[in-house]
Amino acid sequence: MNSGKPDKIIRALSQFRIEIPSWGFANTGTRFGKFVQAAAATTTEEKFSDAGQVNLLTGACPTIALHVLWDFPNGVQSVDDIHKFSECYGLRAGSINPNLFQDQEYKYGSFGNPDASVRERALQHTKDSIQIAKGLGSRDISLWFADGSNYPGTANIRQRKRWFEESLEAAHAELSEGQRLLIEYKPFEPAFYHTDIADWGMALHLARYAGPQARVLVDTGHHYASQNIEQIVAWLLSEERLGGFHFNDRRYADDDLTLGSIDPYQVFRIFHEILFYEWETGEQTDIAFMIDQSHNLKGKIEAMIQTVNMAQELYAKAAIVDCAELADAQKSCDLVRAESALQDAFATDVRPVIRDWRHSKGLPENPVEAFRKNGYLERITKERCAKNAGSVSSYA
Ligand code: RM4
Ligand code: MN
Ligand code: MN
Repeated sequence: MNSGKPDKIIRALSQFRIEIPSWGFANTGTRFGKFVQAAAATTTEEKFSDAGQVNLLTGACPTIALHVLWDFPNGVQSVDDIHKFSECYGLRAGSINPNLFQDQEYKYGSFGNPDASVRERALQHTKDSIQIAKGLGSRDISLWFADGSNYPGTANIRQRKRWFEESLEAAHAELSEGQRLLIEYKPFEPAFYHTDIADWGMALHLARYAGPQARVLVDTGHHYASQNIEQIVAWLLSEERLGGFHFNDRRYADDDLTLGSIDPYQVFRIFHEILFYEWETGEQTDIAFMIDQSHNLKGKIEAMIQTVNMAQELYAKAAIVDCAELADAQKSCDLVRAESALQDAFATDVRPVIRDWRHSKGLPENPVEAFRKNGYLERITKERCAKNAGSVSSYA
């Protein structure tokens, strides 16, 4: 490895943070049923405890994303509990995710529902979520909508767009200075004909409509196969509306597989676009890196640590792209030299430097192995297995 590269990697690792989702530690499955794991978290406190393990072993995950319906059973009243868990497990509350898809009222949509009282309820829930975020000192409110329709002709698409504009604008008005609304898009599922916020262009339009503190959230699993995600990232950076990511990998649809398990070069290219932007503009970006994965078959904590490892590796690789060389090659249309600038960095084995960095921070050099040996999994398996055994896995 050239001199200078290890320093770049160390600098990159020292600033790299990635948020883990509370829901990633609970039992999940597919639409055919839930798979129950004996060690899965069954309460919000257990989710904090598990996320605390990931942070303890990686040193890169000081915040936990929370889902309002699942983690705040008493709404704003639950904020005190979350403060206690934060203190106890050494994690701060990260993004707050309103839940606008699970209640029966949302069968035909939330902000896009033709019934004004349902739209009002959804807006109120979003406002409450913003209050929760304020109470916790959380900056980001992440909005994902299941809204859409299953059959042609059944929804007034233009009208629903206007309702979304109105509600998002009203939600934005509740933000305090520094808070942000992150708007997520998804092309299909659960709706299979049209989704109200189907792609990044629609999310960008709505973010602009909502106000200056709204941004687009890119969930890497929410694209059609072969879509060029790093181009979307580059455009959103250029428009100064890239708010954050939900990282996961996919092969077919919104598979929520472990980051980089299918296509690590894709994630590398996303990180590269961000770091290239920073190099070119001299500006430090402020983008929330978050994980949104559902590990149905892998052990949940282990899979989360594996994800953080992979994210660190790919970010470190992107940090050693020779940007000056790349810019020069692009300018002279030297295609092979430009492409090689990416390929050389991607092919570099950054793991020895990452191990050194961990060592210098008092972190285990191999966090997955350390987790397997530290006894935490055995302990929680014993504590939780009876509760999980009683968990319902069938839909019928
Ligand atoms: C969606 C989307 C959201 C997540 C829900 C549970 O597909 O990715 O971010 O909150 O799933
Ligand atoms: Mn997501
Ligand atoms: Mn998703």
